[in-house]
This record gives sequence, structure tokens and C-alpha cells, in this order.
Amino acid sequence: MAERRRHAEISGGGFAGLTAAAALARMGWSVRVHERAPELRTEGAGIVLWNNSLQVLDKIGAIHDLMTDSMTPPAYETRMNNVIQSQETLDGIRWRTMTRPHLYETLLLAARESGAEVVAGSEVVSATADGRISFANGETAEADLIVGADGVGSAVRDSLGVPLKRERSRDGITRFLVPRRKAELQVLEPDTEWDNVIDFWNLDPRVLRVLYTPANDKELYIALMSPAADADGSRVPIDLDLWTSVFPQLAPVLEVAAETPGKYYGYQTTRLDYWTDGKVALIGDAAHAMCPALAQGAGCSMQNAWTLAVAATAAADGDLPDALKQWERLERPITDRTQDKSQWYADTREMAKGGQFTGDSVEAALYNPTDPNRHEVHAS
Ligand code: FAD
Ligand code: 5PR
Repeated sequence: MAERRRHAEISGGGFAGLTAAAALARMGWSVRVHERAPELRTEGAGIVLWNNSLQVLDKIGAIHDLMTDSMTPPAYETRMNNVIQSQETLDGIRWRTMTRPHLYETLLLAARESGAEVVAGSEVVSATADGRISFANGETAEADLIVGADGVGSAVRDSLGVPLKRERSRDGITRFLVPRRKAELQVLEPDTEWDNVIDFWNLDPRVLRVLYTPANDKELYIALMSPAADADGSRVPIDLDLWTSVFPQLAPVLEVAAETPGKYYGYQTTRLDYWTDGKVALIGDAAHAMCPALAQGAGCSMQNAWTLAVAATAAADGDLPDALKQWERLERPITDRTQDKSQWYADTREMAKGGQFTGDSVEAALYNPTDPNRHEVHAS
């Protein structure tokens, strides 16, 4: 007799939820994703992905789409007071920059092509360890697996009462997507190609930083960092005179940012006592929101979405809760270390020194969550 198809309900259609949906559907599950927003689209600027998430995009059949409108800049450059500290070519590290809307469209298509159903305007209010999910419209559903991928304010997590700790740091950023304007930038700084990621730090006399990240031929992602306590530095719309006085060579793109609405985001980390409860697993910012320093929040979300799907699929029906616990035991440590390192960079501003892409700072970037042998102990 044919086996019953197992069913997953996923709360949240962000990068974590859509990746889990595509992965589970490809592994034979029937999948329904609930997205609270009335429309399936994303706002937001740019993003950097590394090998750990690019491997997952390979597996869910999304990499081709992703490559069409993304890039790998020639180097990651760090400047302090406009003096170059390092130009890291990141040899041997697979990485890609892109806009958030492009990544979102890519994942939405992959989820749908894999057979997942994605429902907009569907708000989840709670879930139970025995596999019942409840919605704001009063309906409920049963599932073999419930995935809480509903972001840093997760309703699934909070309805289960999972204890958590939040850590904030003093800095934060406002992010924009603007036109590249290479020709105008080259007038101001003719020797620069303007294709590198350029991390412009100023710590003295005032902490202001612009992270310049080309996302494709036409679009540029800029993130403007300042301490929350600096009222002018963290003001939105941005204080154009202030930012161009410190970064005159970026005036052509700062002018566009000044006309764009934005939101100042204070760096923070969320750590949970546990990620799973019975048939429920939490992934993404719901489980492990992190500071952006290592650009790994979405990367770890997609990595954990994939490994969760593999672990749940391998579990026999009645064993799912234990399989989820085992998944957390194996997969959580690298995410924990990535959160800790990102929080440390945010607190210390050590990235201003450049040369950071070595050692444990690239552990997650180099990780391959799709390698079945990744947890084998290697004798040295
Ligand atoms: P979200 O993106 O928050 O998605 C959650 C979804 O669930 C949303 O669509 C929301 O509408 C929906 N939802 C919420 N509640 C409900 C509900 N009750 N019912 C139904 N739906 C619900 N990561 C990187 O990898 N690289 C980077 O370069 C990078 N840069 C960053 C820069 C900044 C400034 C910040 C703040 C983060 C950055 N990140 C980066 C992290 C990354 O953005 C997040 O980790 C990632 O988006 C988390 O995805 P998610 O799907 O878990 O959560
Ligand atoms: N790296 C990236 C990023 O988007 C941010 C940071 C580092 C790719 C924030 O915008 O340190 O804030 C950071």
C-alpha cells in the first residue's frame, strides 16, 4: 500500500519559510506556507549569501535563477577614514551579492515549482507540540510537522512559551537600494572601479559607517551605520549634509538615499532555550536572529531550513519529535557560534580593521549543510 504523504504547515513566507517549503516539497511532503502579509513580495535592500546558503539553493533548484541577477564583486575592501585597510579577494570562498526582492522571487518560484502552496494574508496565532496550528481567522489545521519561520516576533515560538534572551548593541543601520551611478562616482574618485564591496568606516571623531555593496549591474545596496544614541546619524530620512560631509565621494548615491524612506534598525541577537517542541521546529529569525556583521542571518536560516527538511524526512512517523531534537543538537552549534561572533563584531566594531575573512569568521561561510558527511569526526 502506498504510504500516506506527510503534511507540513509553515508559519511565515520569508527566506526561511520559503526555503523549508521548497526543500520539504521536493522530499515528498505536502506543504502549505502561511504568510501574514496580504501580498507575496518583500521590501528591503540588498543581501550577501555565502557557500552555506548557495549550496541549499543548488539543491532546491534555485541557483540558476539566482545567478541571473546577482554578482560576486572582485574584492571586499575595508577603509578607515578613507584609507584602504584591506582588499580581500575571498579566494576559495563562494559568495554572491543581490537585492532582497531578487532572492525573494527566486525562493518563491522554487517553493511553488516544488509543489508547495503559499497562502498570502494568512496569519498564524499559535501552534501546539502535538501538531495543531491555529489561524487569526479562527480556523485550525493538523500537521505532521509545523515549522515556525515567522521571524523575530514569532507567534509560533511565543505561543509555545519558549524562553528567550535578547541582547542589543549600541549601533544600528538604515539600508537602501539605489542606482549604481558608477560614472558619477568615478568623477569623484577616478581610480576606483566601484565594483568592490567597500566598507567605509569612520570611528573618530564620530562613529559613522557606509557599507557599499554592488548587488548587480544596475543596483547598489548601501547600509548606513551609526550609534542609536546619535540622533542625527540615525535619523530617517537621512541627514544628507551630515553623511556627505563625512563621505563626499558617495554624494551621488547618498542623494538618492535621502529621498528614499527607510527605517533605522538596532543590532540585536535572540537566543532561545530550545528550537523544537514535539512536532514543532523553529528556524530563521524566529529561532536565531543575529547581528548582520557576518551577513549570515538569512544564510543560517536557509541552512537550517534544509537540514530540518532532511532530518524530518528521514524520521519514522512516531519518531519525529526525537529526530527534531537530534537535528537541533547537531545543527545548532554552528549557528550559535555565528550569532556570537556577529554580536562580538557589532559590539567591538572590529570589522573596521579589515582582513576579517579568515578563521572562525568564515566558518559558516564555508559550511556545506548539504554534505551528508559533514558531522563525521575527522581524525587529525
Ligand atoms: P523574516 O524575513 O522576518 O520572515 C518572516 C516572515 O513571516 C515575514 O514574511 C512575516 O511577514 C511572516 N510572519 C510573521 N508573523 C507571522 C504570523 N504570525 N503568521 C504568518 N506569517 C507571519 N542575512 C544574510 O544572510 N546576509 C546579509 O547580508 C544580511 N544582512 C542583513 C542586514 C540587516 C540590517 C539585518 C537586520 C539582517 C540581515 N540579514 C542578513 C539577516 C536576514 O535578513 C534575516 O536573518 C532573514 O531575513 C530571516 O529570515 P526569516 O524568514 O527567518 O524571517
Ligand atoms: N555585512 C552586511 C550587511 O548588510 C551589514 C553588515 C555587515 C552584508 C548590515 O547592513 O555589519 O551591519 C553590518
